[in-house]
Amino acid sequence: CKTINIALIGNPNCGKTSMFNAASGAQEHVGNYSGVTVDAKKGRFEYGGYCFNIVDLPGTYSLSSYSPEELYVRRYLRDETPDVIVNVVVASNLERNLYLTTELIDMDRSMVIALNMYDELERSGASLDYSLLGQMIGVPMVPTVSRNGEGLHKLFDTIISVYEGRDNAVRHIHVNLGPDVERGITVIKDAIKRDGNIGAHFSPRYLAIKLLEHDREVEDMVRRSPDHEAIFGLRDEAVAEIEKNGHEDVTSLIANEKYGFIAGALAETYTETTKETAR
Ligand code: GDP
Ligand code: MG
Ligand code: K
Repeated sequence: CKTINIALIGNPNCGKTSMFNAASGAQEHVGNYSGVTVDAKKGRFEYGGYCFNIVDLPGTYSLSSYSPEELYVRRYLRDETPDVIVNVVVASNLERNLYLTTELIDMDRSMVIALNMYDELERSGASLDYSLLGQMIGVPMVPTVSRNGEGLHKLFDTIISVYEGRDNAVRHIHVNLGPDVERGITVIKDAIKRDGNIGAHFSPRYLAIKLLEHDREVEDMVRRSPDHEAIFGLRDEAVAEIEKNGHEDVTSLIANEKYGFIAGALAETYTETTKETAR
């Protein structure tokens, strides 16, 4: 059968392993524990006439190079090309969970968002207009409860339609990082594209943002280019300009814009408790 490679990516404890087990029939350890090894678990199953290869990756809050988990997931994304990324998020903690999502969007990879632990969101009385939120970021969202498998059929149907290019919702909308940062990104991105060989499967936008953030591993990737001095020069100029106008370091400015975008999108789509009149 036709094979679709998918990878589960999300914060620690968002229910990735539960989803992996529910989908593949595996019995990997679920719950709060700090593993010593950072690795990926692989499984395989059939659904809807397709064969799925599924990978359960370590939990990570971002795609920088600060922790072994982040590095592992990022190297995986640098070297492998899952057909569709399943970004697993905690439905009732989107403020925090969607940060990683903005980074995956910067990477321009095919993806679907599993709004997991949707049972807890419902229990809390909150409500979420997830189809509007999905439109705002350009990624389809499907509510799931990986502990009991609810929503997984819809999730895999959506993965299939994204894989087959049938889903119009998949037009990622990059968070606008403000005029100075966007100008810097454009200049660096163009230089990266001119080289043509930098960055394996990473998108030029993602690489440009990570260069602005002085990400060591991405700097090492760029250093292999004959144009690296020019690219670092452009980066340094852009950073100086951004920080002069922004009065803050560029990494904080980028994070602020992203969190601001998320807060704005949630203000329009998420209601903490649904007001109910007594009946
Ligand atoms: P991981 O760290 O992302 O792999 O998360 P796990 O799969 O280990 O799950 C973390 C905890 O959340 C476990 O106690 C699970 O039983 C629980 N959990 C996972 N999915 C759900 C869900 O959809 N709803 C609820 N209520 N709990 C869940
Ligand atoms: Mg896990
Ligand atoms: K866990």
